[in-house]
Amino acid sequence: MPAARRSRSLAIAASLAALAACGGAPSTPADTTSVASTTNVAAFTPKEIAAAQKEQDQRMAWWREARFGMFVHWGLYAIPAGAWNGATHHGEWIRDTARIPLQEYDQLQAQWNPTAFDADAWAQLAAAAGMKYLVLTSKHHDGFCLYPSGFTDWDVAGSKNSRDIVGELASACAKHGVKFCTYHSIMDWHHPDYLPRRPWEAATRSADGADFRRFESYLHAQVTEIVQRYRPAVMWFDGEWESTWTHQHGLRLWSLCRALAPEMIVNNRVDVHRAGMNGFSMAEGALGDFHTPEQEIPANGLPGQDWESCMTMNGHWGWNAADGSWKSTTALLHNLIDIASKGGNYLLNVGPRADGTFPPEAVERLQGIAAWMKVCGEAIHGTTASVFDPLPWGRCTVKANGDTTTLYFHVFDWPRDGQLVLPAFANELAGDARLLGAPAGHDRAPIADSATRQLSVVLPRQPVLPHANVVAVTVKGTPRPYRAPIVEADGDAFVGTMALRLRANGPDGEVRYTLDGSEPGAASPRAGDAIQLTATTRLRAQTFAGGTRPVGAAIDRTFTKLEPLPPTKQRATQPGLRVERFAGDFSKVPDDLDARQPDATTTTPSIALPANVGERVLLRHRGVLAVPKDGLYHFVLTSDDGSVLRIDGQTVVDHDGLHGPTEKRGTIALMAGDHTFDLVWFNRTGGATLALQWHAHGAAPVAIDAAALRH
Ligand code: FHN
Repeated sequence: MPAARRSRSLAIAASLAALAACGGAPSTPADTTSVASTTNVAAFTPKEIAAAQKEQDQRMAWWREARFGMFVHWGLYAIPAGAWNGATHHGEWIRDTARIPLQEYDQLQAQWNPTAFDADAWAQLAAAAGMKYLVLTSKHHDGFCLYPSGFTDWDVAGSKNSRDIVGELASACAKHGVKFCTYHSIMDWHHPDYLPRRPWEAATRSADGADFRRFESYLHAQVTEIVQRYRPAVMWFDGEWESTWTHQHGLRLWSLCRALAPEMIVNNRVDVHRAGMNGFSMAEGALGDFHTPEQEIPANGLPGQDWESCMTMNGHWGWNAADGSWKSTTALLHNLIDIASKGGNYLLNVGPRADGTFPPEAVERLQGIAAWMKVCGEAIHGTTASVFDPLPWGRCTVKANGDTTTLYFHVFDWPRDGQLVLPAFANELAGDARLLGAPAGHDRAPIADSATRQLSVVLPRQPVLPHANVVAVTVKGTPRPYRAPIVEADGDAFVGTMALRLRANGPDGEVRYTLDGSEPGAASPRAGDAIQLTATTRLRAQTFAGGTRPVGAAIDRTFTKLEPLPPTKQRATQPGLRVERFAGDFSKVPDDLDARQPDATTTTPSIALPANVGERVLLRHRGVLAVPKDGLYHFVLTSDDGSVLRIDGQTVVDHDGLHGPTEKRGTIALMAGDHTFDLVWFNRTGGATLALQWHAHGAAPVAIDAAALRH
């Protein structure tokens, strides 16, 4: 798919899905199943795609301008404040992590009495901090509703204090210019029709009579009452990852939201394609207006996509009285700046206490952020991603202003010599630099032009603001940055020989390079035809403007030639792999596994977990892997929890530790023939995932064929 269309495929597919689901697409079959298959963007005309793009751009305009929002996780779980039966590590998942039976947890409803809840104070704190929107949990996984629902008594109306939290906050947000949004969990540990039951309560809380279709109707009814009553600007779904929720469910819920409120934004967790905690949904036809990385900031953002990193201020979403791991105001602001510099939004969480007050640590940070945003908010709101390569001393955000562009340079590390060296660009300057927050008469900073046209801003000896300082440089036209040369190569390792090409990456100039590790100069070879590598080589390259002036970031990369490992002499005649099972409460792969006796040994024809593999278990898959020809082989290992892949005794992928269903990759050079294969996986509690794909250079990752596995 062309890059431009690919760049918005998440939302376009989603919009087209709704278009199709509402009968707007050509020859759309009646049922949603086939509509899901037609949300492949290529199935629609350019005119429809353009219309969907325009509709989505209109819907997202305020959200893209906002850049910053407040997340609020609040509910009955704030009452125990993370403590239960002597443990103090719980959060909003306490009913599950403390294994509280439903009847016992239900008693919290009678204790719900947030007498100090002040929606106006919350909204004012958000507005002052520059948080343009606020997302409140109308219902988290425990199913308790912070508003009087017409479809359950498991809500505030049935508690000691029947105030409509959602309604009061929606009004307060409107009063203070903050867009009100709701988080609504699909997963529901209270509703009798929701499946599956939590594993630990399945035996004591029967699923007999549970009807997931009836639950879907309940979910749709609640979403409808929330949208019609409170008009949230964003519907932030979550809890979509369990087996009962499918793409068809997501499509129906997405279409409901589109029909109820075409202007309402819906996140990607309405659908099932989120890739674990990195939050991106790259599957064709995935639904949602934006991606939702969680507790992490994507290294390079996702150019052309809308995404929002949601993160906590300490270690918990819901209130935990024992959690003192508060991030500093500087760290929170650096997150905001880093995310904005990559074109994303920052959704920063507050977990209010049971009485309805924000923890003082959270208030202190919000006020610190507010003071900085009061001075520097223009460098965040309405900006777009940096146009430069990563800056060693800070970040950059960009704002177009008609025939000029302002480059906001966020300085984390203040230059000792007062000279802020700017990244190279070909634009003409439109005046001096502006130092945000500096006193009048001292807020202008001259831009020095060194002999090599290396621009630097002359700054005062000391920064003027805490946390981060912003130097605004306005240039004529749209940005024309010089970036590091583009290197086209198969990878950083190769077998035999490898060709690589260098291309300039800027408004003009030519690339000069060296292959001996020396610094390239104006007399170094000029990049042109492919460069053939036959040995391990350190490449250094940079763009030279006007033939002599080095501009933009330099490349310094080593390409390693690998000698393929010879086949093993180990004989293996039986199909499949031997699987050794070990019981235990693992948090990593034990170092002494070779010395341990397995509790059971079986075989498996392929690399797949047995059904109901259970918790507190480790599986070791051993045997040989038949490699078809000499070459470099790449492995993609996805697991929840930890896993380690070793071939011929070498660690190829180390994905050890406790984590959600995420992937890691590794590479090894192998000669044709059999190679010893050793894949260890373990699950402590909760989700269990194991998948391994491999591919040679240039091929697509595929599962390892059973015929290639023997023991
Ligand atoms: O399970 C939830 C968790 O409690 C919290 O709400 C986060 C916030 O995005 N979402 C889920 C974990 O991915």
